[in-house]
Amino acid sequence: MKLHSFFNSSTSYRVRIALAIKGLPYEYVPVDIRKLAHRTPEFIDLNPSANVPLLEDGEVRLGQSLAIIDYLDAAYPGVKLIPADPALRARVLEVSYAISCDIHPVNNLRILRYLVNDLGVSDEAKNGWYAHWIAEGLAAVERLLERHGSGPYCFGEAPSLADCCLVPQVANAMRMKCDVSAFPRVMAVYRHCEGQPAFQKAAPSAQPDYA
Ligand SMILES: N[C@@H](CCC(=O)N[C@@H](CS)C(=O)NCC(=O)O)C(=O)O
Repeated sequence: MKLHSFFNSSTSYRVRIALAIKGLPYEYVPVDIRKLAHRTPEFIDLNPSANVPLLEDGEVRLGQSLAIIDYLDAAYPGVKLIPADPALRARVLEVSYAISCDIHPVNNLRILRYLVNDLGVSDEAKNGWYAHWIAEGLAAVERLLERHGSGPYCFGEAPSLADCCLVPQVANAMRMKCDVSAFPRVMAVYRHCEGQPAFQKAAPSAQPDYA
């Protein structure tokens, strides 16, 4: 298996966590999105979505982090990150989508670049934009976890897709110096995961392209 990844990409980080929890070995292929390596014709040919991550598993070539994790869950035995129970599965997806659909897209690199390069937004205003959508988005996740969450992970004693999404998003928020003090439940999950070997193995600083 090959994972095309960038160390600081939160969507790549989601998949790295899933692979580590499942104990699946893979070859790491660095893609420097800061240098637009994901916009070359060669890379777009590999991944029509023109972003990272991209997984190659034999004949299967797949983009979109949530689709990749769903594939890994279905294709490989062992730990399941998306529960089978319909209600719990929906809860896990609810938090995962709150992060991956509501927070991540508006703060993605190409959006921030467009704000600055095309709309002439200052760095200060761009950082304000970032912090605003983190605050809005994590407040929603906090409310969801308060209402439905339990245990050291988002949902109980075992990690799920929701934790694979939460940890990278919080790590990015902290890297961007956003105030996360209003989200105690989110932060308790983050701190718990931070102590787990699979999450440590997947962390940006543990990747070969970390710089
Ligand atoms: N929905 C996609 C988003 C993938 C994505 O946009 N990845 C970011 C890195 S976290 C990227 O490649 N950004 C490049 C850009 O914005 O130009 C997923 O979950 O995989």
